[in-house]
Amino acid sequence: MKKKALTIALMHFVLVNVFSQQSSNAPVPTSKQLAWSEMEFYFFIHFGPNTFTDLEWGKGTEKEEVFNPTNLDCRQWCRIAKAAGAKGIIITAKHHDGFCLWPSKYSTHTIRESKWRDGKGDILKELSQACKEYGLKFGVYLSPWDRNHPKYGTPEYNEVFVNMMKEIVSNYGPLFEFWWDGANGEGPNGKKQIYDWHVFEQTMRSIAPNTVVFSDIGPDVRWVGNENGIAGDPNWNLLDTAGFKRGEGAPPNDTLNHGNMNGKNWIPAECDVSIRPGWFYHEKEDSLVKSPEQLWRLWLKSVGRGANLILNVPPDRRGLINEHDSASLIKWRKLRDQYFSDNLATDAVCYLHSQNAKRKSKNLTDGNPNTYETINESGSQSLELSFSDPNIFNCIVLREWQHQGQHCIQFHLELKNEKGENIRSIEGNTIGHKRILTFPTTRASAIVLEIKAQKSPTSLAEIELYDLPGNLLELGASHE
Ligand code: FUL
Repeated sequence: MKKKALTIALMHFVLVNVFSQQSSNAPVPTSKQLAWSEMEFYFFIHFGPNTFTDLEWGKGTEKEEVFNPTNLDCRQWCRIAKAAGAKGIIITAKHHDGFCLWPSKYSTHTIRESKWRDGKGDILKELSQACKEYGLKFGVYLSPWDRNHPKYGTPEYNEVFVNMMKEIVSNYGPLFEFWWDGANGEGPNGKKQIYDWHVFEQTMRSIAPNTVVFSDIGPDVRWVGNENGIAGDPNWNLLDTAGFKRGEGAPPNDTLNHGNMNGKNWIPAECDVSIRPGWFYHEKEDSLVKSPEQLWRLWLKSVGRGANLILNVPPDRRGLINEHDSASLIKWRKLRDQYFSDNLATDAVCYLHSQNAKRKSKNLTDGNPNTYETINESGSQSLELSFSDPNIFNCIVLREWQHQGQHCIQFHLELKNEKGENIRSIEGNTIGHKRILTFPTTRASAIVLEIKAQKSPTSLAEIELYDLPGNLLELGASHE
């Protein structure tokens, strides 16, 4: 008997230590990454000579005078971003054609050389100021690939790129995000650049320690592996980067899409997608702007799978967001507000069941993402939401409290009727920042949530329930 007790105690010791070791080794987000996840959705703005030449990848030989918006107004962009519910704007300060939307000292291919506003305009200045005015965060995309710069293809170009980053950060910061495109094509002399990523990264860290840096493999935010705005299911905020590079040497797209369950670094995914087929504005695509319903489905597959959504909304040749795009964006915002306005979970009583005990908790239904319940033992603990009267719903939103990492590998939900019988089972994988699940409309009196597998104790921050219009559900949500 004594021997048995000793063995159990020993097993317990081992388990507890394995768990605590795992949790102490678990990659955790930095505070800037946590703040970034809270943003969920922001605009991408592709704007430059391509807007006027109808190209997607400018050749770098375009004359500066092609860039001449007739009525540019960055405040209009911000008004629309705000109305669409976006939390910030990231602009292509320089795309692959090398044209700079600010009067850079390190290039002669900039808006200063254009006729727009007699060469006195500065879009980064105008947009960063407008963002401040509208309470939006400001970010910058800077393409290392430059098809115009005479130094491209030589070691000096790396200095040019570093100087441009410094110029942008000191003149237009603070920036919430800096976007490095991995593309690496040939420059005007036919040569490809060997990018000095090490120096680029060090530079950003020293001049903008509070800015999250995006690229295929981070360091802070990763590409999601496609340009359709779709995160994987499961979606881990973890990634192994050792041995990988940006651009051609990046991890396989599927890995970027799902992350690595046991990845060593906290590098969450950002879903980039355009509201139109192209990244730049083309009049012929006016009829192809994504509808509010299409945008809603993208929301489920990006934010709804724990990633952030960066939605490209390219200004037209006037320098304004086109009416086709704004109409769709505003209706989409209305849909989201309407769908998520009535959280039925706020009327439920939530219990945490552990073996034979149960206790009430408000932490998951208080709308506060920083109050949470921790499921220490996946087998014997569960959460229950129960209603005094049955409710009708088809959407459950879960949130994991991620300050100590992302831990849920697999969960299971049971919907029950008044008699306590199971009437619907829902399986899910990762939760992360947010997991939005939709399923056929069900009338239920209670919901039981069990964590089936976890890396370490999972902390759940919120459960929300909604009744969405039936035609907008993502059924069989796991695969895309
Ligand atoms: C890609 C670029 O080649 C596209 O033109 C676009 O900017 C997209 C967001 O990133 O790598």
